[in-house]
Amino acid sequence: MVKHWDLFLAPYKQAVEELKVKLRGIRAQFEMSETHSPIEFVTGRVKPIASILDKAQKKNIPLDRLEEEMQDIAGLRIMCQFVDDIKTVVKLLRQRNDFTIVEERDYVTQKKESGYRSYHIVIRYPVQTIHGEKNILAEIQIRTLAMNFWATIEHSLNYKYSGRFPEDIKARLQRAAEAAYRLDEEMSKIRFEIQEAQAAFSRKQEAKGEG
Ligand code: 0O2
Repeated sequence: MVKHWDLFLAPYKQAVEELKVKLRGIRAQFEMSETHSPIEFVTGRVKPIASILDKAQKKNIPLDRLEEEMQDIAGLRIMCQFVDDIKTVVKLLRQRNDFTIVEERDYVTQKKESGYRSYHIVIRYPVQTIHGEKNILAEIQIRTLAMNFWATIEHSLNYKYSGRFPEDIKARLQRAAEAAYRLDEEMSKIRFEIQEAQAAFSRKQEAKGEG
């Protein structure tokens, strides 16, 4: 059984590793051109087997249909400083020819009921294997640092309460989501000042040989 899962997950692991390198490469290119990078950092993970089984049960996905129906077994996350950076990243991803976009879900302008915000792009990514090319689905979530902070906290609480939040916690989480949204708005308003300060800081680090 373990062997079966290892085989099944191998192309997903490869895709996550490759996509982390590629997406981090975008940041590196912006840094080299000394322009603001719309990408702050990138993370990636393969969904743990227990979560795959849980989600399959919740969404009634037969295990022999996982490849076609579970879109986030391979998951990448791109964190941005500003809300506008999300649009820039989406445009960059749409231009690429190393994968095709299958679906986009905009929870930035249309937040989920929980208060969750993020932009989701589902891609079909070709993995090269010794048996030929294998196309797998992967989900890229693009969000600001504030959206990520909220989602990370809410995700841990969700785990603790198995999705059944007490009313007071639910209300607090919704208020926290609004606060995160306002934080993003405020940061956008002083974006120019922040970027100038960051550029000056990196110039100083470079001059000191720490860049
Ligand atoms: P994990 O642990 O992050 O891998 P559904 O599962 O029905 O909500 P669907 O159709 O799979 O949705 O796609 P969706 O909503 O585009 O993406 C699901 C993923 O988005 C989740 O994966 C989370 O990563 C994230 N997400 C969606 N809604 C919320 C939310 O309200 N709070 C938080 N913290 N994250 C959310 P998984 O499978 O839930 O889990």
